[in-house]
Parts: sequence; C-alpha cells; structure tokens
Amino acid sequence: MNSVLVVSSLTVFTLFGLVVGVSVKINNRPIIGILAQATKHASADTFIPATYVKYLEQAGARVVPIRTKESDEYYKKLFSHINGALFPGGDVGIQVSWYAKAGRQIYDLAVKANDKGDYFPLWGTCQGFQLLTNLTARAKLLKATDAEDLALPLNLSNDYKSSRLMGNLPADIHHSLTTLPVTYNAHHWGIWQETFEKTSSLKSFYKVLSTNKGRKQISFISTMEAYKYPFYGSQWHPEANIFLWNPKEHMDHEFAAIKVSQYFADFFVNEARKSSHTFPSITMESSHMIENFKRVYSNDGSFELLYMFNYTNTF
Ligand SMILES: *[C@@H]1O[C@H](CO)[C@@H](O)[C@H](O)[C@H]1NC(C)=O
Ligand SMILES: *[C@@H]1O[C@H](CO)[C@@H](O)[C@H](O)[C@H]1NC(C)=O
Ligand SMILES: CC(=O)N[C@H]1CO[C@H](CO)[C@@H](O)[C@@H]1O
Repeated sequence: MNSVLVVSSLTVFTLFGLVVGVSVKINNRPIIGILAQATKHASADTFIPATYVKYLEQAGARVVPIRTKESDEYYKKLFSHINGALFPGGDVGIQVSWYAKAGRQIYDLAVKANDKGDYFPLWGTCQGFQLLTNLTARAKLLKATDAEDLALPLNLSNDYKSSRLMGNLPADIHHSLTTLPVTYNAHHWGIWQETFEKTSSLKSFYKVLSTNKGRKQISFISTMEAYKYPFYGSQWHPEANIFLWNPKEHMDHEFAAIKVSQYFADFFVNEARKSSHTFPSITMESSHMIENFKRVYSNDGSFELLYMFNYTNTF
C-alpha cells in the first residue's frame, strides 16, 4: 500500500515536472543565427551588416553567422545549436542566390522542428521578409512599390490585435508606430496587398499586421506573422532607427523611434529564449561566435560596419 502510494506520487511529480519543463523552460543564453550574403567588396566573398548583430545583442542575444554555400550537414548541425534565425536585408535577390538557398535550408528545418514541438523562431527583414514569402509560396510575387529611403508610420490592419507580435503593444509604442515615421523602408520591390490577397499559400500561412503605401501609392504588406509558426517578417528595418547613421538616409532617430526598435528586438529575442538548442561545448560555442570574424568599417561617412567571410567550400 505504502509503496504503491510512493510510486504513484512520483509519477504525478514526474508528469508535472515534464509538463512544466516543456511549457515554460526559458533559455536565458539565446544564440541567434544571421544569414550571410554575397558581396562585391574586395575583402571577402560574403558579409553580414553589423547593424543586425547589434540589434539582437542589445536585447540580450548573441549572434553566430549562418554561412552560405555550405553542405546540408552544416545547416543541420548549426540549426541544432542555435535558438532562432534572422534573414537580413540586402540586394542579392531571392531567386537563385546562395543567401536564398541557405535560407531555404533553415526555413525547412524550422518548419520541421516546430511541427515536432521544438520551438524555433525566424525573422525576415526587408529582403529577408521577401525571402520568407518566397519560401512559403514558392512563387515569383514581387512587384514595384518604390519605397526606397522612406520612413513611415504603420497602417495597422484589423488583425494586429490578435497577433503575438503586436497584440500586447504598450500604449506609447502603439502611438509611435501609428503616428510617427518610425518604420524605415529601403526597398524598391514588395508584396502588394492585392497580390497577397490573391495568393492562397501566403494568405493561409501569414496574418497581415500592417500595410503601407510607397511612392506609387500602392499598398504593400509591411508586417506579418505566421499563424502556426513563430515566423515574423517586416518589409521595413526595425534595426535602422538605432544603428544606421548614413546622413544621406532618412531614418528616425528620435527617442520614440529608438523605443520602437527596442520593442521589436526584445520581442524576437524573447521568442529565441523559448528554444533550448545548445552548442555541445563552450569551446565550440565560442568558436562560432560572430566576434571571431573580421569587421570592416567604411570610414567614408556612410558609418557602415560589416562582418566579412570567405566561402569555406566545405560542400
Ligand atoms: C578572403 O580571401 C581573400 C583572398 O585570399 C583575402 O585577401 C581576404 O583577406 C579574405 N577575407 C577574409 C574576411 O578572410
Ligand atoms: C490603410 O489600410 C487600409 C485597409 O487596407 C486602406 O484602405 C488604406 O488606404 C490604407 N492607408 C494607408 C495610408 O496606407
Ligand atoms: C529560395 C527559393 O526557394 N526561391 C524560389 C523563389 O521562387 C521561385 C519561383 O519564382 C523559385 O524558382 C525559387 O526557387
């Protein structure tokens, strides 16, 4: 009788521990991968803008590069060590680039992992946003929006209130987002709202949180999140307000804009804290950190800081 009682209470304890462990386990050492892309810069084959690195770091994450042109094995292994991935902006295109190919690997692994209950968030910014739509719809959908160097408030959709990303916006952030030019656009192409509505593979996968109009006065999707996956996309640049300082560009640096940027960084890094992937050793973890790689600062008034990589040709 006694031993039966002991056994059953142990079982209850274990079950309880398991349930609690799975649902609330928080990883306070999140590491996020940022995807590299090709460059014509003389000093390397590929690069990652430091702005995206700083953006994640300010919110309590560390960064490792996701290199391009690597083996399937590389992406599988790296994926099992990191807690989220960010596809940054740039101009390599999303049809045939190594950036898009590597993005496809990470995206497919993330879908599979999340389907199995292994939480893994993705964020796409600008070109990275466009890549997410390409990876989901597998179709050529971009059309001209003419939104180069255009800082705008968001036109929130009715659905934003039921979203994870914006459902709990603090009042001041909501006010700034909807009234001030705090979202910096730097894209010629985009996903027209009309295209989105007509493309069932996108419409069933992503909830539209905001739209905007470029100089052509055509509405494009500016912020979205996936219904069933922790995948987020912004056609605008959340990192710009704090970390881009080219005086020829017109991002908003006022305090309210800084707080908006911080809100989105905090949100995404919190998503990464829900992933329990780790590197097998501290030695391996430190050898992957982006701090190991070469940085190049453009001392020409553009204030551009880039992490540089050569292909390793392990494929
Ligand atoms: C990449 O390779 C080139 C040519 O060998 C070399 O000059 C350059 O320093 C390398 N860049 C990096 C970031 O390792
Ligand atoms: C905001 O979105 C609504 C609904 O899609 C649209 O009718 C309106 O024209 C948009 N306004 C701006 C300024 O983008
Ligand atoms: C990376 C990737 O899957 N890109 C796809 C984008 O969509 C086109 C279709 O237009 C595909 O050919 C690309 O493979």
